[in-house]
Amino acid sequence: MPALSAPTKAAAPERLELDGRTLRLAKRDVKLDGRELGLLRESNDLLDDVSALRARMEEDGYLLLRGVLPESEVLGARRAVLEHLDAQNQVERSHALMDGFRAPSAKGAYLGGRREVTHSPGFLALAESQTLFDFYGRFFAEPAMTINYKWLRAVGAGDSTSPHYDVVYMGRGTTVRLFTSWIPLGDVGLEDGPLAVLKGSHNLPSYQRVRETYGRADVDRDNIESFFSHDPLEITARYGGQWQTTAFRAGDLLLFGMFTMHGAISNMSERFRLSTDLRFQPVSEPLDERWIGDTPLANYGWRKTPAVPLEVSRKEWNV
Ligand SMILES: O=C(O)CCC(=O)C(=O)O
Repeated sequence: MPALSAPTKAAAPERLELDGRTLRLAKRDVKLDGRELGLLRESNDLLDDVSALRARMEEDGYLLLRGVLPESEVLGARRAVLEHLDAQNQVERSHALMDGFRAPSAKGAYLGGRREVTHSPGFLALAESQTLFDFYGRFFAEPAMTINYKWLRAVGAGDSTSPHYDVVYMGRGTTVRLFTSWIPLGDVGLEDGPLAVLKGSHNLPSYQRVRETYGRADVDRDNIESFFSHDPLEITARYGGQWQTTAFRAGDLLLFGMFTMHGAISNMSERFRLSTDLRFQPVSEPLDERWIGDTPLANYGWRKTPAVPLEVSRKEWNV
């Protein structure tokens, strides 16, 4: 497992400080002040101690590992995505392709499940990298598998993701030993709209009812909106925990579980924020069949008809 036990970079891409700057997370401005929003903790120091990594995952609900993925694979995937966007005139070509600037008319694009990109050799070399299988095999203490469907995002101007648990999309197999790998396809600074995690949402007793109601919902069966809220601070004011984010660099890996609430900061830059979120689990665990095979069913019922409004679901769940 060379890349993961000998990280190529351990330092954060920029020295981030809790300087109180304002970022937008979903539909709310939040201050990077250590109260409304703090910084994700790195776990590179635990890379050689798998029990400590598991304990850290239990404690934080996520693992931030810096510089553990081969940069050539990350940049190869970035190139594959940008070539795809460029073929649709979405990339501003007065800059180098790999800089990923958006064309003036470009909108963000969700490219999950678009096999022409997600199963292109350049993208798959990262998404099914031996480095990831080796890491997860060690983390699970048994062989790992990855879900065929690949989530892929080219996030545009002002776009963000509202707080949610992943379990509502993929909770029909194992939910305890299924992990999201969020991977920036290139450097993603704070202005580019990085992921943010709500530490504590997976284990604080105050979230128990949220986990037992919203966390048992299924977007296809229940046709809920899928997000828990559009206001990250409403959640922490009511249930506690802390939102955390960071600036990412190509090669970084962020892992989290199905019950770790997360969202994304708005992209305020002129570049696409390119990232993928992949899923890994032990081969021995039950699968959510919606995501398996060459043409996965995916979330077949969701958004086919108007969803139950968030307020209605939350009232029913009493959360
Ligand atoms: O990248 C994003 O904006 C959202 C990612 C996400 O929801 C996930 O990784 O599960």
